[in-house]
Amino acid sequence: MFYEEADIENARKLFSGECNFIAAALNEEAIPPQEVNEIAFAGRSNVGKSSLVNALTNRKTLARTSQTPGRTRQLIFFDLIYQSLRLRLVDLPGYGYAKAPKKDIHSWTTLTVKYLKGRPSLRTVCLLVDSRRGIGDYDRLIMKELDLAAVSWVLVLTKADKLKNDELTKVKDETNKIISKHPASYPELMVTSSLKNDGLISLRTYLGSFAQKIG
Ligand SMILES: Nc1nc2c(ncn2[C@@H]2O[C@H](COP(=O)(O)OP(=O)(O)OP(=O)(O)O)[C@@H](O)[C@H]2O)c(=O)[nH]1
Ligand SMILES: [Mg+2]
Repeated sequence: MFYEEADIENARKLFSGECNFIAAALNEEAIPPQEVNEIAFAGRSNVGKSSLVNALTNRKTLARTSQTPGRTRQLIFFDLIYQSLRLRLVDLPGYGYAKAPKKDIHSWTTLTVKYLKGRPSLRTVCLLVDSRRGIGDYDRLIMKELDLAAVSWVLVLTKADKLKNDELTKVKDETNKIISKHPASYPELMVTSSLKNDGLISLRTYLGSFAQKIG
């Protein structure tokens, strides 16, 4: 994808500008009202959602990351602010964490799915997939749900630093084949490493295109 210099620069400024914590929601009532265009980060537990939010915003501890899967248990809302631009980022709890109590998994998943499907201000969902694992069954389920709800999404491969070039090429090819069959998916695959800061400029610029002008 070709991006204009001005768009790259605006996205860089937006993501390195002010970033305010808005809410942490464990239930529907705690989800903030729809005031600003939103981008959500979804994916398996431990795939690197919180790390990506931190890397995109050049912050180490904005979103809490963890060695232990199941760290993010709430829907966490942050607002990026740069001059008249606003964009809300939503760090979602991961799915597929087998060790959490069954009841908890159920309630997190229900809340997350409810949020994903009923939020007009949600502009796109970054669906994160670990480069080493590729797309799994649960990811496919989420893709289907998003397609059905006509919620646009973009596939983001994470932890690309963990793979050799040929392995990465293979997983990129396989992933591209799958996303090409999904109508709600952005056609360009994003390949990232939060550790090495790879792929972040493209992703910031794409996500920055959803920022809202206030005033
Ligand atoms: N090598 C490498 N490790 C990463 C990268 N991104 C995240 N990690 C590691 O993966 C682990 C999980 O990262 P998190 O960002 O907490 O994952 P999460 O998806 O938010 O996890 P949950 O909140 O449990 O769903 C941590 O140990 C991170 O340091 C990356 O790009 N490269
Ligand atoms: Mg997390």
